Amino acid sequence: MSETVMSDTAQRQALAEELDSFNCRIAQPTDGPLFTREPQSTMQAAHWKAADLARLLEKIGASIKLEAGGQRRTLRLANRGLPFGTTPTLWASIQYILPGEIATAHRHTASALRFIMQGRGADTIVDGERYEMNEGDLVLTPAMAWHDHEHKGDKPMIWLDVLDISLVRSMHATFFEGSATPRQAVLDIPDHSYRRYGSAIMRPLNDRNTPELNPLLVYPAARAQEALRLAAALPPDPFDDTALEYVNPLDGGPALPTIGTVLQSLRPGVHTQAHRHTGSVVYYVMRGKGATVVNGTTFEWGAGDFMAIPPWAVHEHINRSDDTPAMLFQVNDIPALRKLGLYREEAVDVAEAGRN
Ligand code: GTQ
Ligand code: FE2
Repeated sequence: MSETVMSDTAQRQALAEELDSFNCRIAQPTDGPLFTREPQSTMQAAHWKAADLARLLEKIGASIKLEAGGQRRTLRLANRGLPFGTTPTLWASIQYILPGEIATAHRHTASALRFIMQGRGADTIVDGERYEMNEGDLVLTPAMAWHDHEHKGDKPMIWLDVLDISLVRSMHATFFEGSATPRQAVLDIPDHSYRRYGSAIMRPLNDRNTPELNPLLVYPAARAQEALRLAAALPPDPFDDTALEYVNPLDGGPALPTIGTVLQSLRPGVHTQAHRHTGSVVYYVMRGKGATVVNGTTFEWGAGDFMAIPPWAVHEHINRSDDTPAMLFQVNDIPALRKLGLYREEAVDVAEAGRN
């Protein structure tokens, strides 16, 4: 028996060199398995604390200059289990911009979003539309949209950037173009897309836009939070409590084709049911105090913290307060997985799983 295996092994190795010269190969005994029964992510669950991030941001603000050419000053949320990026598909960074600074115009195939964490007085121009950025606003930078930012306020400003850089890289579809002019010209109606679609319940009569490209570039905090407040009276979701996805107003699909964005609230004292799903998630805690258990590790979080949840990791959320709801902003790659037919989810009985 073992002789047969040995000779097969020897023959496979002997063939390897010849096959290689024709750009072919056969499986070798040293290869890992072709498939695993379920996802085995190298990404590690991670938690960043607000106080640490604040200190580090101040440090990079004091020691790193913005240079000509449109560099951004960002603190990247890294993962020890990945060669780069925050999750297998997403890059999450915290952008720190000082009064008077301009992050000059460029565009890229990676889709991007900004979620404003702190400060006021900065604006962004996206494909000729200019928006002031205020706390809790979501601004989109769809693939190949020109974008630049300028801070006209008097205190540092901080926002979250999330891009699907690792997804675009894995498909070898990276394009990047810088602009000769630092800032774009602004259209006659600078908030054009918001005036057309911002209500999300009405749209202009005889509108010719089709849903393939979400035309709406900004989702103001007040409108999103009002929607969440209304939804909080509905029966909760067992896994996410109250969670609303930012949508393309033309078809109700995700705001960006590859990236999911979600505003979520956890009722006082709630402890959600555990589940797992394909796709990775980055959480930003806007307010409240609670915990998230990821594959048995408990992250105790407060306002300003970030967390990253690997694909197929079992997770559940707890609001530690008895009287105050918690609010979280969530970014995921689930729209990309759905489009590729790769989205799967299941509830997990944690007590049952623990016994096995
Ligand atoms: O502001 O355009 O954090 O292009 C990473 C890449 C921000 C941006 C990031 C970018 C930007
Ligand atoms: Fe960019």
